[in-house]
Amino acid sequence: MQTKITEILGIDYPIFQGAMAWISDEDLASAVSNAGGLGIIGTGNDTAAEVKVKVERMFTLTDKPFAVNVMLLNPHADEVMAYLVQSGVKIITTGAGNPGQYMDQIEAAGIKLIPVVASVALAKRMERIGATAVVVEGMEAGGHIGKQTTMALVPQVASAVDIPVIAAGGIGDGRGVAAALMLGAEGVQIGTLFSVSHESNAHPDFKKAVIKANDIGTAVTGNITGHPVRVLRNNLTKEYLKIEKEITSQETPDIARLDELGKGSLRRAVVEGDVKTGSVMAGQIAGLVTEENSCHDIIQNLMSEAKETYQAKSSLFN
Ligand code: TUI
Repeated sequence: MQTKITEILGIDYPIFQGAMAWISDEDLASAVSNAGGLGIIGTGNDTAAEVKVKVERMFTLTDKPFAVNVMLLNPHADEVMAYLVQSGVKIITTGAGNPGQYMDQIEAAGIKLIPVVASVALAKRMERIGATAVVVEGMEAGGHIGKQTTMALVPQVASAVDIPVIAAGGIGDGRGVAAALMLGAEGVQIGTLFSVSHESNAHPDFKKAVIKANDIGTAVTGNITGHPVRVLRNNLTKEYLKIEKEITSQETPDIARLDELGKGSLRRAVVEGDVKTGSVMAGQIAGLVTEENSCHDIIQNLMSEAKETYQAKSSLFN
């Protein structure tokens, strides 16, 4: 399938693999890129030295296009960006903030910037400073999220900008891909489904928890800290939401108590498989994810199901 974004990036399918901290390593990202999608390395709270190791290994695993994501809440974001602009990486995506301050160096290096946005305003700002495309992420997504839904936000951004829109949040099968294209997107970004792929190094118990989750299996923590995060419900979220409720009424909420609870919890879930007291970041679509598959098969299934969905419905419009 050729869309504006496959042509601009030189990929075979308009499918990005979301940059998930601790999960989207070179094994996962190279599997997606080698299968014709856009693999994206997640760098979470990495230092520049840690990102360098990942990028150098990535170049040995694929000669297809790939991207590196910079999570803008990372305290090392400046040094990570300074490394990336001279690393040979051709595409940078960003999340959890406004990458405007980095645009000059990114542009000077001839690198394509594709920021994740959660509002029309930021999408327009990103177009103005020269972004190649935007990933428009709804609050159905896992991890750090905005406040708007994919269904409502994607068409609004698609109407507001001329650069390609990639839809993210709540997409986990070919019907979702077809729907996103109907809303005006040129492609999709998918996290949760790839987190349980064969090539994902997430702990088997993490994968089992995502596969077992149902439609109402996630909760959003961190609303009062200003950093809402969607995760699977478990003992950690129960405790976290309880404390949030308690401290909401305080004059100066004891945010440190929440920060302490969250510290290291994502690594605990993904690496150690502690799905009871770890932070199992996953999107609302987890209820649709029922099996582990290879990245190649995931992409092929997404594309063939999207086509079947479109064809089955097209006769309705005759
Ligand atoms: O970044 C993500 N998802 C993430 S990052 C992450 S690591 C983390 N862990 C704990 C707390 C915080 C982060 C886990 N999941 N998705 C991309 C995304 N970006 N979603 C929403 C946004 C976003 C929100 C507001 C992007 C820009 C933005 O604008 C802020 C501004 O300055 O206008």
